[in-house]
Amino acid sequence: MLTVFSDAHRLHHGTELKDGVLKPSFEQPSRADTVRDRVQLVGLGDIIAPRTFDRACYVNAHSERYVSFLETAWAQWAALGRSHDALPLVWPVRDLANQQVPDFIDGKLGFFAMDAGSPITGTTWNAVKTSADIALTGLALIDEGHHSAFALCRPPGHHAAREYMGGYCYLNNAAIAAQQAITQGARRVAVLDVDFHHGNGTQNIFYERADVMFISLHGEPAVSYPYFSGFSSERGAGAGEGFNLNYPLAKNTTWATYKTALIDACQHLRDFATEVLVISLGVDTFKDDPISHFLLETQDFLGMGEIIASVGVPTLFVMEGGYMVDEIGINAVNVLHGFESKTA
Ligand code: Q9C
Ligand code: ZN
Repeated sequence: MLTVFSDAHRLHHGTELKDGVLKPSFEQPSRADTVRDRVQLVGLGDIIAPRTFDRACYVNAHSERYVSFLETAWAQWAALGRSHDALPLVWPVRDLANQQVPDFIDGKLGFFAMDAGSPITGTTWNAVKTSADIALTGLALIDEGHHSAFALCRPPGHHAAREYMGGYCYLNNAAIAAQQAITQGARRVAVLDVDFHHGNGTQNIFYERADVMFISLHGEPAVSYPYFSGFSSERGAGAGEGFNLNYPLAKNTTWATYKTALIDACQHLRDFATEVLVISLGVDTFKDDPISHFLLETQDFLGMGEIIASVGVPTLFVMEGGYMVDEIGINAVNVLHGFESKTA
């Protein structure tokens, strides 16, 4: 399996409020480098650089004004003499939800964000754009006849919705790739999200679509970020009704329970007759992850890849979360090895 990777991810390294103190984000550059090292060590396959894509490819999954905001936010922030990370501190909740876009950057940041987890620095956009290009390059490989590809994206993408960033995410790499598959003629595409956190952004982007199925397995909202989405009652709307499936799982979920849900999800993907499968591959379901509460073990990730292979279609793996940096490479590559062991 080919891996798509770029050093440009290192341009992004932001801060995060932890216990009320601003510290380096859990979403740090060493994550992607550790996975890249593991890919190399085990000889998964060649590592290639991303191609570049037209801005229109991102605007398919996001809105024009949101992409423009990402491109220009830092310049507006820095023009005020500010030099630390740009972070939102006010949000349009419930009765404050007037849809006017503020002119001032502090208002814009809140309008286009769900939380303060996606800091913007002077070099963030370059890393974000390259991360989306990595996913689009992976999709191009699938289009060119590869049965699978690994888009080693960083920053991650699945919390990014059509019009907002959050949860370390800016552009939704998996959604952009799924939309690109549709644009290039696929009739049915699916995104299966195995990151510990609910893929609220991907759900948002495809919620009213019957041509892109979204399935997510994640920590139940009552006790798991992002708290306000991921309920099993969220099944899609309009033409998309029935094409969005959530599997909220309890705190301390182990492989036995997770596996049953995953097998069920993959049956839905076969019933849908998906032509291309995009996996939002987070490995923050690992037992030692510092911000999650599932109990998957390193060898369980092999089983995850084997079950995903049972869908039997060309599959693009897109890197999402995973914050136990020491093990992130082994766990992520185990999914890919498990997949390959059932498709060779
Ligand atoms: N103290 C992804 O895995 N904050 N995003 C959690 C930690 C946000 C996770 C609070 C977690 C976002 C892509
Ligand atoms: Zn996550």
